[in-house]
Amino acid sequence: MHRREFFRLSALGLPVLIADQAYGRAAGSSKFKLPVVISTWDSGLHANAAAWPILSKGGLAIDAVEAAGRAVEDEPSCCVGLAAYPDRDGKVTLDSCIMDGRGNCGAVSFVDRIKHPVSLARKVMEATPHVMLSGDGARQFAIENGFPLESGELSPDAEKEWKKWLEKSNYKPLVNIENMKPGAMSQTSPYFFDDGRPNHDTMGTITIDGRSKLAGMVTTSGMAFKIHGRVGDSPIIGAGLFIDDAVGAATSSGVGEEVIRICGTHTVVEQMRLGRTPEQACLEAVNRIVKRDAAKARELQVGFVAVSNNGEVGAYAIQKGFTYSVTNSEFPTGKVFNSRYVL
Ligand code: SD4
Repeated sequence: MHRREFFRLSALGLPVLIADQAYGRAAGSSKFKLPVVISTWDSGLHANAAAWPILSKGGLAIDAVEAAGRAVEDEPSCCVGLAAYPDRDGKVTLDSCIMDGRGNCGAVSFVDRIKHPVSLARKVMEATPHVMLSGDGARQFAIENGFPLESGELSPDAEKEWKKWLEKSNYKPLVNIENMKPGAMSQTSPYFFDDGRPNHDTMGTITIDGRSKLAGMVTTSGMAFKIHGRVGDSPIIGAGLFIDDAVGAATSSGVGEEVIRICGTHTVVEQMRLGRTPEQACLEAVNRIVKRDAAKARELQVGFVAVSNNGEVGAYAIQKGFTYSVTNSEFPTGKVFNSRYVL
């Protein structure tokens, strides 16, 4: 932290926690030309590829992030969409939210048999006075609004992995399952499918369009083999996603319970509002999780990625291995960056 920043925060009477000195490495975020789209993990390149044609032609941030979410919901994977892994009862339930930089937001949680929860979240945002619909009510709202009701059957991959999991029924989220390379198989899910496609995880996408307006979305099936009814951070505004045009945007991935406990992405955006860079702000949020229970943090992964409203991007994670993908005119096919980490 610069001396000037230290004094500015002190003068405001705010506790000045120099998080980088507590745990981390030197901070430094990178600035990207606008418009820009950023997604969690290497597989964020796929999401960005769906958003970029909209952004590059002058389209709206909110349309770009919805397209990103729909694209990953269409791809079979362990962790997004109806082909994803089920809960311990063998049911796939999906969580999603969408938000713009003016506080408009919508979310769905614990919804089944709907292929595009991100579009359903957008419908909640645009057509109801509410922010979140859940479970049967979300499904009913979807049907009333013309969303097709899908079969609810497990995909062959999901069925195979669920049956394998049932042999031990041991719920243990794995660190960086999202980016593991072929050959490194887990007990609970393959990192790559047999044909080589990456088995990607929860997708969080944040973007700034050509008018400097921000938007973001998250879509997921949540943690594989969770208790039926469990909802993670992904559909919760201020946990999995938070955006303010006046400041910037943040999204998270990893063990959602830990993110919810600290209102993760709201914390990140508020830290940026106080003058921290996106990377410093993400570090502050990560450090709150680590400081609360360092032994537990060693066993799990949470990563935050953030963008300030002028295109500065930064990330921090608990552990090594969190990545994020950036696409803009300098990187039209996208570029993957490694996040810094504290442990
Ligand atoms: C959840 N945060 O449901 C999600 C899972 C996730 O990468 O992000 N995995 O808790």
